[in-house]
Amino acid sequence: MERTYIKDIEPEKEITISGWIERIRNPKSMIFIVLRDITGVVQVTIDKSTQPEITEKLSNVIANSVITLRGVAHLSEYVKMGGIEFIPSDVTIDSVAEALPITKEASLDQRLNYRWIDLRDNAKNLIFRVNTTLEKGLRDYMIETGAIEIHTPKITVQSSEGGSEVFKLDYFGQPAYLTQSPQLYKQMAMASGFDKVFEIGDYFRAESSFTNRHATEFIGFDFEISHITSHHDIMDYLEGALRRALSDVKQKHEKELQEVYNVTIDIPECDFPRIPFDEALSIVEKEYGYKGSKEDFDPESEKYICQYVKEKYNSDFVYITEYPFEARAFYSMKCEDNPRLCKSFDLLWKGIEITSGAQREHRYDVLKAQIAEKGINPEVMNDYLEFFKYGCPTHGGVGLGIARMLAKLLNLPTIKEAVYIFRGPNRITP
Ligand code: AMO
Repeated sequence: MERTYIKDIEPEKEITISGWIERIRNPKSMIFIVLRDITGVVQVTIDKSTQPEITEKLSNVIANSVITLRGVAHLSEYVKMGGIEFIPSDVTIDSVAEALPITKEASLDQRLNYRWIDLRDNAKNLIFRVNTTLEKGLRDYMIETGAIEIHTPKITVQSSEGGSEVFKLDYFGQPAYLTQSPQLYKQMAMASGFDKVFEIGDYFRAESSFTNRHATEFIGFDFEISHITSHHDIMDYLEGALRRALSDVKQKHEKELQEVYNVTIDIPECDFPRIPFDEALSIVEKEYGYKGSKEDFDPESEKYICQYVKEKYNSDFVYITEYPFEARAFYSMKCEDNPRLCKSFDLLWKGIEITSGAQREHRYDVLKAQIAEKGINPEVMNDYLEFFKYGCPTHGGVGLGIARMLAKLLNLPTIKEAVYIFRGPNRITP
């Protein structure tokens, strides 16, 4: 059966359309339906006196039911919706809905309980259409610049980020973990001479965090590149990818994003500013009187430095560079001139961290010493350490949380709204 999307309806042609009943009015002599599919809405009009069969079939049908209609659309100056009215000659009732258990005003928690119903409107599917364009833009940029797409294993025997925030598995009697990041295996690709790799995948963190930016399972965009001279090469590459992906989103969705979410996409004209960690702390203290932690950049400091950069450079992006080694993972390369610091960075966007990255330590002996310095059992890291024994170029890369980026892009209050199905400490369904 040939199906026509609502946006493609042409008048005076016999066609078949399928969709959801958004509204149904059933006054005395007529039935009026607003039918929605993924592309738009159309008014359907049924004259009860000339269409008794269709009237009978629709008698028990309420909003949210799914129907398929055969018929002809006519231009009508009385109809607001695109000036078109669809007159069916036949109807099939595909699914009769019950009254919905939630309204649009329900609490976020309730809406997440019924996520499939919550997602049932244009503003919600726009989030995922934008997500599709965003990921495609990142992927296209990577492929066009010669990167190889990889899929690293999600079941591992070591924790990639060195922390205890891992979900443990019983792997046929042997302990294993759900991976926190593709970190170790994207580094392995550098030792395999892949030069540039990327992955968009699912990662897991056993973090009992109840914030608007943490999930226990999230989608990350990661890349790793070889033969770099410093972490600045990585920042340049990421900047290129983000400019490309954001301009694709802007080109494809600008009008709809403005109408539905009242957002515009600003891509900075200047290079994304880069501010060393120590300097960023001083700026925040001097400009806003806020004394952040000396070890790491806290969420409050992130907000202030973004505000500063927006005012000073008109950029929503800012790189914070050269973090204290103490605050970063064991694989970060220390700065030659100051080993307290390392060649790692975060990218902040509109007040929050969306990316972490670093040049990695690729020298076997130094890396082994750093693992020991972090108090990690070297036995567990033996397989990983082997990657660096038989020749490995300088390299580094990043990990970017797609949901964090999307939530900021659409001005959503929490990443729970930006992911298809949220997983958190208190939520493992639907
Ligand atoms: P990091 O742990 O900072 O670095 O993670 C990288 C990015 O992933 C996103 N992210 C999360 N998003 C939602 N919920 C979470 N619990 C969560 N944890 C992290 C954030 C963050 O910036 N291996 C390094 C990356 C690298 O150096 O290449 C890493 O995983 O947007």
